Amino acid sequence: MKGLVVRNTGSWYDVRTDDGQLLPCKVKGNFRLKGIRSTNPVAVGDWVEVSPTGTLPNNDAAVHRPPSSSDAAVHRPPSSSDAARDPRPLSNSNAAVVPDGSPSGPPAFITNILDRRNYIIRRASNLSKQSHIIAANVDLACLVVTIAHPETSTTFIDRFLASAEAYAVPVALVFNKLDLYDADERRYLNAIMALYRHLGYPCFAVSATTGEGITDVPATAPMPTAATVPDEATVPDASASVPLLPLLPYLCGKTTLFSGNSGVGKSTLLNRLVPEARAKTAALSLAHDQGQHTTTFSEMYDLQEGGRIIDTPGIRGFGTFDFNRAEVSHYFREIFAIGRDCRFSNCTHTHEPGCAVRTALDHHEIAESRYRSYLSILEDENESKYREKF
Ligand SMILES: Nc1nc2c(ncn2[C@@H]2O[C@H](COP(=O)(O)OP(=O)(O)O)[C@@H](O)[C@H]2O)c(=O)[nH]1
Ligand SMILES: [Mg+2]
Ligand SMILES: [Zn+2]
Repeated sequence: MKGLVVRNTGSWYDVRTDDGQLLPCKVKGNFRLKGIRSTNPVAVGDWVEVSPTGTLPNNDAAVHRPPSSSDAAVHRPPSSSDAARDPRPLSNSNAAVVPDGSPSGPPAFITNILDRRNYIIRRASNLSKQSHIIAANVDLACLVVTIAHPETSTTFIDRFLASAEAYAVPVALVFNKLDLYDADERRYLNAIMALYRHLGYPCFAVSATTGEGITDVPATAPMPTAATVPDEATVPDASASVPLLPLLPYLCGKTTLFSGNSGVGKSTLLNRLVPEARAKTAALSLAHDQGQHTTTFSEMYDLQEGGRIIDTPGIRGFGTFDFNRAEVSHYFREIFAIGRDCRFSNCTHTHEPGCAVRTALDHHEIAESRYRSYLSILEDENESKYREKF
């Protein structure tokens, strides 16, 4: 039987099978990625083959699923048949259920992972050699950021974008908390959105609290003047004058990973996009109170309008991979493009004569904030012993 992994807590995976059942599974077999030591062989977003008739090894018999997983049936798309409403999988339907709702019968097993289109991985912890696969088969990574309350640094944004370039995962920037910004912050918001839109990254301005910008076009703020543009970069007005679009229609039909610093409003936004998620978030905090182990937790939600959102509480970014010094500029679109004109093909754009990138910087054709972010990643290389990518 084939299915989609929609939730991962520790060594348990919830798989939504082709027939709409939600099956709690463990992993059987060795699915190591080549050359990577991963804490989780299977990830949310993976298409897998499951064997519902698997038997549980004795030493695992005492493992129960966390209580919050008992309401996992909310994953169902609204069109699911009545039969699918039973949160417990058919194969386990006669298994004993312990008082916390955990199935105690033999679990199903994931026996094969179908080819991944892509996957997003991060180091399990700083300085760790192990990696954690955050999600697989992602169409879009949404980086939720805020201009203030709290401020997301441009370095953080640029590092995220560079990692996404390296993984070839498209990124959209979602500027949240639009309702909180004063006139100055709005001007800064417009300038920074103009910068990233010019680089080709779709930008959205929303308020998860009021709903502005989610299904409707956000109220337009005044365009920036040169004086308000961050870091003196000349922001081309052609891309800036394209009207902003609402977020939700853009997410329809895509599998989107949500990322961003804590406090920027990811959960609030998720709850607005997927009303079903509200109950889940509450269940999760309950699980936290009970000391549940939720560090390797990812979950996929269905958008009613079509498409899916992968939420990764506790993971604020991705990209803890080793940038090769010579490659860093490949992941900054404009630096890569302009760098083709440097005198030396292996120019690092730091000190070399005939560097087209530094000339462009002098002429304000590259934003200083972008160049600073580029340098900060190069510096990581120099002190790789204490590297912390995000
Ligand atoms: N004013 C305002 N507050 C927001 C908005 N989005 C989130 N918040 C608040 O910001 C805080 C952090 O939100 P949360 O969703 O928990 O952020 P997360 O850590 O990224 O999941 C909460 O107090 C939210 O109520 C917004 O658009 N406007
Ligand atoms: Mg949150
Ligand atoms: Zn150069």
